[in-house]
Formats: sequence, C-alpha cells, structure tokens
Amino acid sequence: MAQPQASEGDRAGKPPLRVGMVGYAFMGAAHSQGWRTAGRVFDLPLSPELAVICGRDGDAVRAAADRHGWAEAETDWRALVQRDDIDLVDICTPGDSHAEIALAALAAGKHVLCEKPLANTVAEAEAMARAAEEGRARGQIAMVGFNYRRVPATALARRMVAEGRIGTLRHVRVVYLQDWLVDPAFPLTWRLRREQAGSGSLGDLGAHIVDLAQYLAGEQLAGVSALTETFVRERPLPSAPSSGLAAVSAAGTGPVTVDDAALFTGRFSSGALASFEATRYATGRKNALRIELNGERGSLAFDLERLNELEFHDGTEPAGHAGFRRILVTEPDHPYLEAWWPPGHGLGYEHTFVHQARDLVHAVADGRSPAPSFADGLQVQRVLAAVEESAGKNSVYTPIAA
Ligand code: SOE
Repeated sequence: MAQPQASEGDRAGKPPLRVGMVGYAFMGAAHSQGWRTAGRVFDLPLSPELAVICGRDGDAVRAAADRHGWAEAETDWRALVQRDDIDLVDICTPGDSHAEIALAALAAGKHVLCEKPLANTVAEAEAMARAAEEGRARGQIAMVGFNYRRVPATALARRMVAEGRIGTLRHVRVVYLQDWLVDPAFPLTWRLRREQAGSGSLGDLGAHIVDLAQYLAGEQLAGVSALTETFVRERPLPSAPSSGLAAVSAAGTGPVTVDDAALFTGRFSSGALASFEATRYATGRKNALRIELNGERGSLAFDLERLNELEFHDGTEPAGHAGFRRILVTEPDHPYLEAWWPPGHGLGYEHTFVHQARDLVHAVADGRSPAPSFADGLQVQRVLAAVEESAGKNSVYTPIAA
C-alpha cells in the first residue's frame, strides 16, 4: 500500500494524503470542496492533496480539474487506482461502478471513500465489505459517504441519545422529500435507470434516512414493511446523444425502471418503531430531510433545511414549562464547531463534506476503521433490499437478512 510520503507541498510539514477522485459532477464538486477545505480549517495529521480527478470525457474532466483545483486530470480510472502517487481513491460515480472501482482500488492497496449507497446490489456490497475487511489487515481504510451524520446538529443528537437524554427509544419518523421529478418532461437521466442507479428514491434518498435513523438510534432495523411506486413510467430521452439507452420507443422516450417514491415502516432490534418516506414528488420540497426521535424521557427533531438547529423536548421538565426548545448548534463545544466561526455564524450543506474528509483523514492517520464503514454500508444495502422485497409482496413484513 502506498504510504504518504513527505513532499515539498505538505502543509505545515504534514505528510500528504494524495487523493484520486473518480467522478466530477455534483458529488465530485461537493467532495472537492471537502478535500480542499478540511486541512485549512481543522488541524489534521495528514495534508489532503487534490492530486488527480478522473472522468470519461477528457475535456469535461480537465475543466473540472481547473474549476475544483485538482493537479491532474485522467480519463482512465483503472490507471488511476494503480498509481503509486495516489494514497486514497474517492468514488463519486453512479452506483453501477462503485463495486468495480472500490474492489480495484482496495486490491491496489489504496484507502477508499465511496459515495452512498455503497452499491447497487447486496451481492456487490458484500464483495466490497469483504475486500474492505481484507484491506483492514493491510492498514487500508474504507468509508461510505453518508454525509448527513456529519451535520453538527445530527452529531449532537447522536451524542444526546447515547447520553440517555431521551431515554428508551420508542419512535423514529423520518422523511426525505424532494420534487425534481414532478415534471413528466424531466428527461430519463441515469438516476431513473436501474442498471445505472440500482434503485430510485429508495437508494438515493432512502439510503440516507436509513443510515441516519440507525446512527441516531444507535441500533439497527430488524425488519420492514414497504410500498414503492413509479408515478411516471416513460420519460423523454436526454438530449445528449450518448444517452446509450437501448429500449428507445419511436417517440424518443424510454422506460423509468426505478421507484419514484418509497414508504416503509420498520421495527428496530429493541422493538422501537420507525416510519420512512423517500420521494422525488413532494411538490415544493427541495431537499427536506426531517427526522424526529421520541423516547420515554424526551424527543429530538432535526430539519436539514434548518441544519444549524436541533429541537429538544426534555420530558423530565415539569409540564408547566416543558416543550420543544431550539438548540442553536454553533457553540465551540458542539461537534466540529471548534474549527469554525463564533457562535451564531451557521454552517451549510457543503460543510458536511469537509467534516467527512476530516474524519476520514483522522481514521487513515490513526489506522482505525471509520464510521460508516463498508460493513455499515452493506447493512443499509440489506435494508434497501428488504424494502424492495416487501414492496414486491404488497408490503408484507420482511426481516432484514443478516
Ligand atoms: C439527490 O438529488 C441528491 O443529490 C442525493 O444523491 C444526495 O446524496 C443528497 O445529499 C442530495 O440529493
């Protein structure tokens, strides 16, 4: 495995962590921001370097390298993962390439960060988790990018649940609402095709809320009952001639082969109950992830559209003046905040990727398994598979395979 070598470019004498990223669209931009900023805000043991960005379209990836500050542009990910001057491979591609890139990178001795969901199938996720476990023995680190764990407010919520501030958990209810598919004229992009995306709102949005619910609860789901729906089943082909769609109807449309929305209930291993909703048809809701946990001693509630705030109801307070109160999560002793601005100066969506990079750099330097690991990503993949199995059986309760 390539060991970080000292180089003249190290910030403040820190050994470099040379990153090679595959993919340069939305997640590529967000991860670039994370790698660029983490070492300038946090005191890190290694200095992340934006070494190589990779994508199939040479002109586009060179433009992305310029825009996002990568030293080199590459069009062959297989060459990238073999380079001795790359320490970590960051996978920001559609789900159908996560497994082959991660397996090649781990076999080449690299650390790996892989965007969520880990894979498009449980079988792929199992192979990735096995390879990550084998890599651990060689000192390699592999993490999956569930970035909403790294909002200060959700990290504080996790801390409060672990401290017992809401007591025995009874309910988790969580939704992730977007509306970018409401228009039937929206084209048949890769997220709407099973062979590339693996699933629709379930894997894209549902994966986030399954991981976040389990992370905050501190326990895993034992089984689910689910409904899914595809509201618009044919969509116009993308204008790009390289859409590569095989099943093209005469009208220049193609079939949507994934879910548009998923609704499911779940039972945690403790017996606590949960409800989930992931949809791209919540007209007017742009990126509304909302989660509430109810326990015997209190409740916590978080809204991604107000991500600097956490609502807390302390059920042990006298009823006369109890109630949900807003915690402004901007104090220096709140998670991640020691490195940012004075109290009251909020953070945003992009900062979750800076925190993700920070935590991964520490895990690499300490040689310890990060959270969420590929094993965590595999468990989420098993929940998604149970949701699809239950939906296929008209919402029959379906246990999560171990
Ligand atoms: C979907 O539109 C999406 O981009 C997800 O893929 C991301 O994971 C989420 O953070 C924002 O919305």
